[in-house]
Amino acid sequence: GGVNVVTIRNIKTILTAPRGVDLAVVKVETSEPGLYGLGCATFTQRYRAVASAVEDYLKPLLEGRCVEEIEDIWQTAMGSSYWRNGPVLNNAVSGVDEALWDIKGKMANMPLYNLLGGKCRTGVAYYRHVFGRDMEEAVEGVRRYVEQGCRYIRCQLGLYGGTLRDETGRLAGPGKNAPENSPFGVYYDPARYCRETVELFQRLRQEFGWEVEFLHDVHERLTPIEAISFAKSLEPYRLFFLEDLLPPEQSAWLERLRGQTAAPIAMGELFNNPAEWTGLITGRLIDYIRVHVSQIGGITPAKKLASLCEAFGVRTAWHGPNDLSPVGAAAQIHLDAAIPNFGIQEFAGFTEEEQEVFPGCPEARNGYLYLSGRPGLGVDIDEEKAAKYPCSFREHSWLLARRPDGTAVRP
Ligand code: GCO
Ligand code: MG
Repeated sequence: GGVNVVTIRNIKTILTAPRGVDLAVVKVETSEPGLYGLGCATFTQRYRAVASAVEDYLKPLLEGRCVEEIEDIWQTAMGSSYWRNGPVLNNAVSGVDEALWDIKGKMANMPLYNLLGGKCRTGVAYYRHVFGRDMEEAVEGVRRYVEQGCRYIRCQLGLYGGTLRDETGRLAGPGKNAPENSPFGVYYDPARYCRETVELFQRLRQEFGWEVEFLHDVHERLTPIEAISFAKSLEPYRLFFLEDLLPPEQSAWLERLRGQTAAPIAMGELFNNPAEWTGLITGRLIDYIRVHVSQIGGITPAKKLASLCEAFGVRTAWHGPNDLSPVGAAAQIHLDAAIPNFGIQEFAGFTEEEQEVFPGCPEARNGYLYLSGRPGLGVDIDEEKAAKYPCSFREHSWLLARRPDGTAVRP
């Protein structure tokens, strides 16, 4: 810094839901007229808590700081709450962190991947997600993406864990085997789920052969021993990866799993704290790290995590569901472009409304993602249009998971 040092003038959160999914985007405004950055802070289930963390706590802490000092600002923000590494605070820090990288790119007149070392590939391969209420719907869903040039497809029957919806689209309630007076919940049957999912991949291989890579998300719904047995029964179909086979609390089982199957393991969307991933990487217990970049605090920690993974032969597969803003998606795709150990990118597509609110969304063509090429993250926000799609909190009923006997379990 000299006399012309650019500083943070204001930090605010923009809440918007252009596809009906509540998103939180942080805007960092600077002392330089017209120069600002955007970052993703989306924690869709608790977006108001994130907005408070940004505006009530990070804004007063960081106003006046030089925008160039991203690393120091990140360290300061993480330490400033003393209690750290939770999803609310990490998303808030990410909003600021990604916005500062966006600003740095704009100041350098370079796309972010260039600041990160430059492109390792010209397009970023992605996978799409298909769920079918039955086998035929799943096969048709896969066919649609294959016809669009997508070569990686994650597939399942029903919602996570095989949960079904009725004809009206409502989530299935207690099944006929539930005890009397069972509460509302999203009931699923682990044994049926395992059986039907094996049949699904058998069918998909028959239908599509070996040219398409298939993936599957268990969403941590099985007990550890069910999970090991399930992974073994899927071996003949050679999945690209099996995701969240175990919940983070049961990571210690991974070593036993590895002793029994070569199923490629992807894990991480629930991680908040480096303590949750370091041992899995150095112990070579996973093949793909799947953290949600905003959930760990943004681009600054993600690039370090990617380097740690590189040293241990682990590749990246950042979590990219539809509860991620196009700004957050772009941040992930810049990382994908710039790191040698990129594996695959999850991609949920953008609706027309999202593209209207967020000019410069990355584009998918023939199985690859391409960035807008503009400096920084390359995605903007039209605040007037964003205001046309207000967020509206409601319970995320699909998360209220129960086993057939009525026991509440993690979703
Ligand atoms: C995925 C995920 C998501 C999460 C969702 C939670 O792999 O895409 O598991 O679907 O469940 O992001 O809000
Ligand atoms: Mg998942």
